[in-house]
Amino acid sequence: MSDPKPTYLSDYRPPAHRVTHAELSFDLDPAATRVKARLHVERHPEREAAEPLVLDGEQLTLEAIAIDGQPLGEDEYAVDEHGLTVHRVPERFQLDTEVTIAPQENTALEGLYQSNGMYCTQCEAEGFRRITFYPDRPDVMATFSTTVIGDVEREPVLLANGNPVERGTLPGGRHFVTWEDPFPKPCYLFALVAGDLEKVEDRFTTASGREVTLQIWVEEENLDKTDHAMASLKRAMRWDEETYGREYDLDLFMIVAVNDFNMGAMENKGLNIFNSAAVLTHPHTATDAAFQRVEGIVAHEYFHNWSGNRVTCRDWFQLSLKEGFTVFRDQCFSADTNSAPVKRIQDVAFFRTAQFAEDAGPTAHPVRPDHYIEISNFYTLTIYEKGAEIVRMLRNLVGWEAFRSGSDRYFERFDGQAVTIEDFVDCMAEASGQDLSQFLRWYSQAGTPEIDAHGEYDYAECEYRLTLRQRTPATPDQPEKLPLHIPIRMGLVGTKSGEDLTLTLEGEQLGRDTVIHLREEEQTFVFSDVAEAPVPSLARGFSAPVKLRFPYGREDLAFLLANDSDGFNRWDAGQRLALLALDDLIAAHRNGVEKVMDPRVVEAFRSLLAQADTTDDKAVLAEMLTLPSEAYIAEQQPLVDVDAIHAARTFVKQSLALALRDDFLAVYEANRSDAPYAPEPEQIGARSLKNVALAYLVAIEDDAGIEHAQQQFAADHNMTDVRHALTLLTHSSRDDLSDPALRAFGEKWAHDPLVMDQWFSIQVTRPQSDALERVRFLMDHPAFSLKNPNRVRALVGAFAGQNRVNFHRPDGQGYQLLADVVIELNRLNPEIAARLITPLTRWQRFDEGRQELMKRELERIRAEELSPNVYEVVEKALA
Ligand code: 0A1
Ligand code: ZN
Repeated sequence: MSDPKPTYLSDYRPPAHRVTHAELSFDLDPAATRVKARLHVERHPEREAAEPLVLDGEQLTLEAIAIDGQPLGEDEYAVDEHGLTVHRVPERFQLDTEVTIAPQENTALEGLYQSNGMYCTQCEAEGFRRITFYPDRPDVMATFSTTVIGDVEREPVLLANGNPVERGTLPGGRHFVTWEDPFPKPCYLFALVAGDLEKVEDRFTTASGREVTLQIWVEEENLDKTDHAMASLKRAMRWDEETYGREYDLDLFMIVAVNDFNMGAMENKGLNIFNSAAVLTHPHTATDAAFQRVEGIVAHEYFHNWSGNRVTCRDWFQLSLKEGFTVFRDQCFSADTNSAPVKRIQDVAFFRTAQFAEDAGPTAHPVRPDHYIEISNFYTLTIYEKGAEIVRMLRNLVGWEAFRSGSDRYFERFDGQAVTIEDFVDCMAEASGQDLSQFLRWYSQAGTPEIDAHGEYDYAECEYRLTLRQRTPATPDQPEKLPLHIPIRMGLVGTKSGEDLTLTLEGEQLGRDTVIHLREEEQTFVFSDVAEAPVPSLARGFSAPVKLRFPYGREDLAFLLANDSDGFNRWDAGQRLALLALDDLIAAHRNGVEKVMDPRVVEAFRSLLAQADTTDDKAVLAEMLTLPSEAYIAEQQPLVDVDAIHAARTFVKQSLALALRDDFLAVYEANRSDAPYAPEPEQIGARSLKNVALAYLVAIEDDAGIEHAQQQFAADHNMTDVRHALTLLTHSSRDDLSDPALRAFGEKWAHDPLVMDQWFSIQVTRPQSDALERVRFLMDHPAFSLKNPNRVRALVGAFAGQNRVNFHRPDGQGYQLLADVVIELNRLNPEIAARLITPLTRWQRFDEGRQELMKRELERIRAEELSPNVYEVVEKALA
């Protein structure tokens, strides 16, 4: 199976042959689907006449082949495990092939496969080669005409990209539909769906008056779970018109919900295919977070219609061209529709935990990698989220107006083309007149830049001198790093006034909030006319994806938490303050010394709680009252001690709860509501504030808290509240609280896989020492299947990724369990197997004993016959 040859960006060459039009026909059958393809092919004008035609193809059985109607003799072509070569072809011709494939045996979920009996496809990045012989690369763009033939009873619905142009019945209980997509597209955007589906339909009128039919296709029992996705879609369509001037371009836009899907969703032209978890919602089955995630993903896929489909990537090294830009677009959309500060806080909290860890580990890679073995391993936080941070920096560097005009230029100039990251950045440089050449290094240099900052206030001169020094640590293949252009948004907060001071830099007045540009390894910025001693507020809004260290004292942080005009940095000051306290407690735990709670943290929380009645953004307050996660705390430690981190964090939570018990209780009680559920910012804010308070109360097993949790569970008002209460009960040390609630929930929702996923996750993330045994036990549960990625993520992924104390059990059983599952999945679904290994790849961060145990499991995996996906990750992890 393993074929470890890397592909290099520097080897890129335009295709020797282009396909201008593809006519496909699928005669569906679970064991032997016949795929006929007629490709209209022409040679690239600059390529030699003697060049053979080379097409990609994997796991295909070739039944027939002809050029311009003439069947080829056996010596005229060759087929191997990677594809088809026709030795001599004319300059322009039609190639006809017929192949058979077996969708029912496809457990990798790439190409054409079956999910719950329905047929569906996943072609990004290189799945189309499992459907037919084709130049499977994004810079070959063709128009497609697709005929789908299925059984009238089993597959009443037959869908593909574009518009339906013909349908009819055939002998033997079969029928067909032909679809035409007028927009040239790369084959990774091809899609086909067939099955017994029902639809919900709506309409949208575009800004220029085009009438678009919107359809969401689901299994019948899910018809009541589509409202939110449909409303989100319409909001996203309007937003893209208003914000980017982008309209939808076909008469029909379809979304299909599929149970077995490797990722969140896929932007196939006119026919988006979604993981059911990323589209279905109902107040009784989905939490607020799930509602928000669905809104974001629906928008993300829709936005790809321009950033990805109309203008696509030249090659897969440019993946962040479409993903970074589209994530940035969906983040801004969600910020506009919900609480903007909370959206930013949540995105950054996740980014600093997960992307920073990726950037510091053995699989670190640049936002534009220069080589890969298996491209599906590169759908990473670096490509997506760091890519989005780079686009955000660009927007902030050039300003919104130039950014928008650069975006217009980009879409106009490159419509219908497959382009590069430079093409995008060039448009921004042209629109703004700025030199972005140093900025481009962000795309080629891996690793998280670290900035050490310090400042001095000169009372006599009324000057504040801020010195910033940047350094990017070495990453695999990149020992040396160059200085980056890093925009730092900042203010100086006067310690007397509590207000942002006017900033004067080298004689220039810059207002009270400005961006300074760090371009050298070290730079000192001298602010003059600083009337009082300030505390600097740096990298406001997380203005660059860096680790910024400043020697803040705890008083400084408490001061910023109370006074910073930037909401994001107020939150961050609170996190930094908590981290300082946690550091002491982690040390105390390790040294066996009694733990003492820092009163400054208690006082900071007391003042936060006092704002609960008056704040106009309860969701932000809820974030401020949330301690940094164990994973984020671990990120700050030189060597991760999972038990000390867990003990310290639990101690802080319990100390805060003991000291502020009445305040938490009051906040909980003031924020309950019987109003009918709506996934709207105000309700969501109140729910999150209430639920944060409840978590503190249950952490000390407060009687009133436990009773509230039980009532909240029993009241069954909405899934946000039910799930939160169930989690608190299950994660408490009291089995008398957790067992009955888990049983009731499991019985009630046995029929709903997406709810059972939540039931799995809640149990296997409990800190109690039986979590690992529960994972093993639940893997035999009838609702569990290794073949379904959502189940695997909910059970095994949640355990390994979120239950730090139990996954890292000193006896190594957590690692063993994960390796067992990876080994099995390596055969079934290599893409999911490769992703699941991630926690094991971080072995360098732990003590020697654990390092050995983790490496032993990686080596056990390496001894198997591996898919390229798993091979690449394991090799990097052990390199
Ligand atoms: N382009 C999709 C992500 C995606 C990538 C690969 C997939 O299957 C292997 C599926 C989806 C997006 O960004 O949403
Ligand atoms: Zn995407």
